[in-house]
Amino acid sequence: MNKLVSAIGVATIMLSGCVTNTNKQVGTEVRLTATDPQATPATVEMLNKINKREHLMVGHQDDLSYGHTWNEEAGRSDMKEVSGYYPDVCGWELGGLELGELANLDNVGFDDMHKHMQEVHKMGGINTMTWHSYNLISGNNCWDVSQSGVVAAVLPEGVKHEQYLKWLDKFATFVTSVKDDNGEAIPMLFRPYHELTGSWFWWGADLCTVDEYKQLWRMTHEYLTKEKGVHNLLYVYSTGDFNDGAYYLERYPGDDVVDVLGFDIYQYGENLKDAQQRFLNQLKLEAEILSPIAKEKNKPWAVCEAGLESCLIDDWFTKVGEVIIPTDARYILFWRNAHDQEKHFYVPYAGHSAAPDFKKFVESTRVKVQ
Ligand code: BMA
Repeated sequence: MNKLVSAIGVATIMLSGCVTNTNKQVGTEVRLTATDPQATPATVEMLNKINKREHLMVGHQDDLSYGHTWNEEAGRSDMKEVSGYYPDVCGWELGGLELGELANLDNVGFDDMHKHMQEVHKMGGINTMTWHSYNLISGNNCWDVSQSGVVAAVLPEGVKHEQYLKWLDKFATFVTSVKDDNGEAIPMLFRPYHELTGSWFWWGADLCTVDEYKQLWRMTHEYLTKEKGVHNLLYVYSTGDFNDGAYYLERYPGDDVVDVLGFDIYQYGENLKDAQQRFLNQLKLEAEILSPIAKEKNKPWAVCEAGLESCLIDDWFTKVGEVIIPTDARYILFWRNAHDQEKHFYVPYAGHSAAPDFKKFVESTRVKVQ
């Protein structure tokens, strides 16, 4: 444990028992309030459900929409076929919506997504969204980082501000259109501008200043909640890798605009066993840094994206479980199983050699730990 982590640990002990002004103490339970003061009751309920942590929830990106070698087949789910459980958390990607496309950048039709979001909600699951919106200066996708200045351009003084607000209008229309049987907008997690500590998206660390990043976030929160009447979202701040709390928080836009904390983390590298050890060490380190920060802020935290492409190690999931289940992480979401790219999958499909381990991992998450 490094010095900063122990310092945060001490601060946490000193602060334990305190609650932020907006959260309410009900009996012994702290009821969290959402950062959107007008968040719907169902949205506040979802925040508290996440915060309660009956067990570590397991998520999968696009799970109901497609899987390894299949696409849009009713009732199917690679996670269910291997583990017996549909995901607790289902991830969705909105990139392309802003251009008026009928399908997102991975070819998931927005109508299908809309229907699946309702299915997830009906099953008691949680929907979470990313939005890899296009680069408004070049017109290329969000991975075009050939020029900085996109963030500056979409901020209030910027040349692309009005156009960006139109994109946010489209986003608002979609997310408020997904309703439950009573006609209420379904609560969802929204994880904008993620992996901000890296520099592979137009909002990445080298592409904007700390202040611009914070302004972008705050503008988005404010516009959606105050101008567009979007009250069914919880906002998730999720970085890429970090090695200390100061770096994690450097671009943090504020307690009043973030509901859930998290990070995205992947295993990379050629020598699989070494890479696995590095990954597990990093996962442990990031959990040890973030857990006390989240506790001090009275906010739940999660591993918002994780994975090893192609599930190359047969005991990978139980090893991840050994690190993450004993922590107070609320969920871990594994990345997508593309139907049209043979090697692009992060949860084993039926018959894959890592399938028994994944099942064992998911079953072990059902055991109540705290
Ligand atoms: C990446 C890959 C891409 C995909 C993108 C957005 O990690 O899965 O194929 O387009 O996420 O979902």
